[in-house]
Amino acid sequence: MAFTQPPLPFDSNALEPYGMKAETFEYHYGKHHKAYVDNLNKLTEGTELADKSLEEVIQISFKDPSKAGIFNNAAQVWNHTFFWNSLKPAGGGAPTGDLAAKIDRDFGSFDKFKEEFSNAAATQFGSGWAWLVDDGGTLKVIKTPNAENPLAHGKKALLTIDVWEHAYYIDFRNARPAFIKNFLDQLVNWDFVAENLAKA
Ligand code: MN3
Repeated sequence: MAFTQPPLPFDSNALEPYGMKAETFEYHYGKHHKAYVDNLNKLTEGTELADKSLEEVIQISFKDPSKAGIFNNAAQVWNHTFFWNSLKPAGGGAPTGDLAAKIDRDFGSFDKFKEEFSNAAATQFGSGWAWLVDDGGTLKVIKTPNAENPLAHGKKALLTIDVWEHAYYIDFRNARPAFIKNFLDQLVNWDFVAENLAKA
């Protein structure tokens, strides 16, 4: 069974009032994300990995240096789907409930979390991702290069931001910090984060 690209969870123009143009999604979802799916299918066709879940392919290929190309494409398929779900129109602001309590417990305050997350996203040198993760019951912020993700490292992803230049160049040109601030202020889908936290 071939790997598929899930639909965007919102219309491509739904985030225009919140700083991200439809053109961003035409390229980032329609070309970059799609290319990772197409490449993954080409690289796994006729192999034992073709029938595994995407998560299994990521974990198997991460441990095998001869499968680096498969890992990069599989992880980028997963990372982008996770990123689209991390966004919503009129999102951002502060979380509530158990999630808010755990952020306060593990970072000291929501402002401290935002500072740590922004700093990780801004200082990831070159291409990569910043994440809020659940690491054995403790919430942490991590950053990963290129396609690497928490799944490869046995951590549960809760939230991500793509800081590859293609993620922000149409809307923010070279201003990665402005993209990060806009993400936190207007786009974070805290309901998605809470759902991930609640999963076993
Ligand atoms: Mn990307």
